[in-house]
Amino acid sequence: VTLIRREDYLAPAFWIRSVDLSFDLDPAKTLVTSKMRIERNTAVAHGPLCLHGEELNVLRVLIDGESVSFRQDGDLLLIDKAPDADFLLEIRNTCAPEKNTALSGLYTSGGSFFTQCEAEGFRRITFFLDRPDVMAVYTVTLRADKAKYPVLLSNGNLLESGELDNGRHFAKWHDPFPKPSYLFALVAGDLVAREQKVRTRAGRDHLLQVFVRRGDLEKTEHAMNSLIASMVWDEARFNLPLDLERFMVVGVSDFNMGAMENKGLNIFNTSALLASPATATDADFSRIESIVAHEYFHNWTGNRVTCRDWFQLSLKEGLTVFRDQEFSMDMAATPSARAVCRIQDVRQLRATQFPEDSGAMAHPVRPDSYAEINNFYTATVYEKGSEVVRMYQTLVGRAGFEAGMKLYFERHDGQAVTCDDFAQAIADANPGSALATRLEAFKRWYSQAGTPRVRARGVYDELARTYTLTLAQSNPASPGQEHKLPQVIPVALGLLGAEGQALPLQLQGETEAAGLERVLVLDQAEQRFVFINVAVAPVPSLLRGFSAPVLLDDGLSDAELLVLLQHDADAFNRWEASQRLALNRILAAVRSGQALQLDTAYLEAMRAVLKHAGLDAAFKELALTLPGEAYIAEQLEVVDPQAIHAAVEAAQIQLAAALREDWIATFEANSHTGAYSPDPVSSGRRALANLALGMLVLDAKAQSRADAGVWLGRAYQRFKDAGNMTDRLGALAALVNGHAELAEPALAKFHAQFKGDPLVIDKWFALQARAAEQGGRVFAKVRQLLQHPDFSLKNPNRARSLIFSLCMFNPAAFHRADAAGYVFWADQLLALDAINPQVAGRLARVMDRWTTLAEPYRSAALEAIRRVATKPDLSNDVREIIERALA
Ligand code: HT7
Ligand code: ZN
Repeated sequence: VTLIRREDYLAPAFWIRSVDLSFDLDPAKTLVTSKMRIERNTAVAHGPLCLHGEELNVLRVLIDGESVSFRQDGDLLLIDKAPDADFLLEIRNTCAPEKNTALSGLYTSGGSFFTQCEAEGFRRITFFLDRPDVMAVYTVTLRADKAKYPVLLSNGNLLESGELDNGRHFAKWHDPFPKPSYLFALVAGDLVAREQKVRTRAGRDHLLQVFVRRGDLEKTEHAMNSLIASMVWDEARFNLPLDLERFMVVGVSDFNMGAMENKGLNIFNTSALLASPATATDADFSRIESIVAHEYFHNWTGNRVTCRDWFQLSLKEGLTVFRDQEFSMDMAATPSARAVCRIQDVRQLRATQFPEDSGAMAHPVRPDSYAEINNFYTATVYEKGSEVVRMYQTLVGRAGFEAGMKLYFERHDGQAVTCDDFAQAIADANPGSALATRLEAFKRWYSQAGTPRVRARGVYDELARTYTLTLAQSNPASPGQEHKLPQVIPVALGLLGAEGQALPLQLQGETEAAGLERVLVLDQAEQRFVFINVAVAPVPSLLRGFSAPVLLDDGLSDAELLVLLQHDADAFNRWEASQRLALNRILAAVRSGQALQLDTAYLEAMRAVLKHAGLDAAFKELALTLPGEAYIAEQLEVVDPQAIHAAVEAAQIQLAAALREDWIATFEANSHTGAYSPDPVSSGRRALANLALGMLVLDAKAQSRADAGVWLGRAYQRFKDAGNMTDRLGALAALVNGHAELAEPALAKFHAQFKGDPLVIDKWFALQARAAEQGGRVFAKVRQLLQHPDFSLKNPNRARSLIFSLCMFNPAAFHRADAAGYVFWADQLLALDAINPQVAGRLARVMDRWTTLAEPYRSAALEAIRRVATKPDLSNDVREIIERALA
């Protein structure tokens, strides 16, 4: 594959200042006419005008009304004799939306037209300088059959609409804000809208619309509420108001990702938009809230200030993820619910980004090269990028960060900029801060891949009453990066006495203690911090709130972890202690090859959490959920997925048995949450009830209890009678994961009940593909489900629900000693690549960490990867991932 390199960036030779687009929409052949006002960029040496265009049929090219000679070279259209003075370029071309299974560019779904232009989809619609630093003002006219496509939408404001001959009609839209082509969108179809008029704090009126297919209107209330809450929050927290009279959101069921922030016309995967208590779980409600917010926040961070080039992707994505995470925390309201949000975000980071950062696709937050930009919409760019933004806030404080954001918009509104510009604005707004004084070193977070390791060891001197904490950092080699320099790592910490009391923190050289929590800045390979006037030997609570995306080795004993679990003022670190206690035991079993045996100290600590009157249900559920298998694998040099799974399963069975009475009490206390509301308290109770039920069903089966039928029966009853999808799916999952005989009839009933709702059928597929493996039954079931009439590789949600669920989220079912999982992966990958390379590129990532696998998995995985590599017509997307895996 050919690599595009960050260091080769050149400004464009031409600017496109405005574009007038018109579309004669037809599924088989859509006619596109584009009239562009173009200027030479005088700062750049002369050269031909070179436009991008893929899978287009060009009909004519005119400059200032005269036909002009042009040539086509692969996916480029070149005009050698472009004038020096400003000119009008008119291009007419056709494209074929109904043949577009890649879902990039203009495509049809369910009989309507949609676009997806990020990152490089606009060039599949018409010829253009399809790069984010070329920002133009768009006027768009849509023409289509009125009966089939009564709704015609594009970015900005509706200028006019009306009737045409032959049953066709038109609509003309104008977006006053210059934007890069990746933010262009159009939608044409038979849709209906939920509408809401709102007045912002700034006193301006806006029309909000959520467009969906007719039957889905009642499932849009939550999205609309989330949109309004996002608007209110962005104005209150960052002083950023909505800048458009009309803000539209549209749902589509064929979509490559979650949603897209096109200016004023966000397009959403229906899975990230539609929710009703009967069809969506608490997790769906919360995901919808955060994705609606994320896309809305892009209106400033991404749209008003955009990226100069795609290497800067984290400029908008990391920052916008940070903003949506902050929004969700602020919406959660109570300190405990905020901590739950943080824990969930960190769990996600560890499950996806940490493995990415130590695998074949490891790359810096600002990558140095790519073959296919679609492969770099990664957990590193998004989630680690967000952690980097969070560290800015930690280093300059919340007010300092808000001042930095203000300066960023003052300097760069309307521009396409770089991560350096962002860093500079935050630093300049906070002169003398811990950030500004270390800015160049801090920026290593953008250039160095890999998860830094931080080793922390403390020594208490009873006589001197000092506590010396030594922090050391290292970062193992990543592909193309042998040696790393020290990074700037904010370490938030507190010190606790053995009884759990918080100790005042005074560093050597300071005249008085500065509170009970503070942030140390580790910026050397090794540093010592001496705390004075420490009355008792402390237990350090380090990296509070997960203040940096690192792997921490604090060397704490079980006794010390138990102190933190019981007393830490930082709820994140209380949870972390619960995970560490479990992790230590699981790792010991996996490393020794011995069967896992949970000890009383651990079990009693977990019982205490479960019975604790002062802890929220949501927190209990998180603390009693064992660490994910991907995160466990991250701690090991050589990974045997079956051994990890066996240890986790054993831990679960023992936890289920030892705490049985408490699980029963927990279930009884939390299983009735009344009329459905997705608020944190009720969703926390539902989560805990579902965990308890899962444990009780597992225990009934595992221990062959005499009264096993009671809990199996109760689970089935709850599945049948549930008043909401969270309870129903939770009970169904308990039966499926417990391999209960009642699972099959329950699955059949579920399918019959929801067969008209594709998003629920996705859950039905996913639940079966993610089920706890037992003797190859899950894998066999997935193969069988491939033949199910409801299965299709063409719909990304469906492909994800079955194939990705197995290959990415069910290690024990996927990593088989007979290699059948890898053969399955290769077959599905090749089939998917012919349909949708972007989605196939994601599936290819399953093998990122094959080199760490133990035998026989390693050799078998390599064979499957090699088989894919030999396929001659692989997409660029898949080829890049496969080549990196084999490098
Ligand atoms: N900025 C968007 C990223 C994106 C995308 C969305 C849908 C389909 C294909 C896509 N490629 C890239 C989504 C976001 O981060 O908000
Ligand atoms: Zn985004």
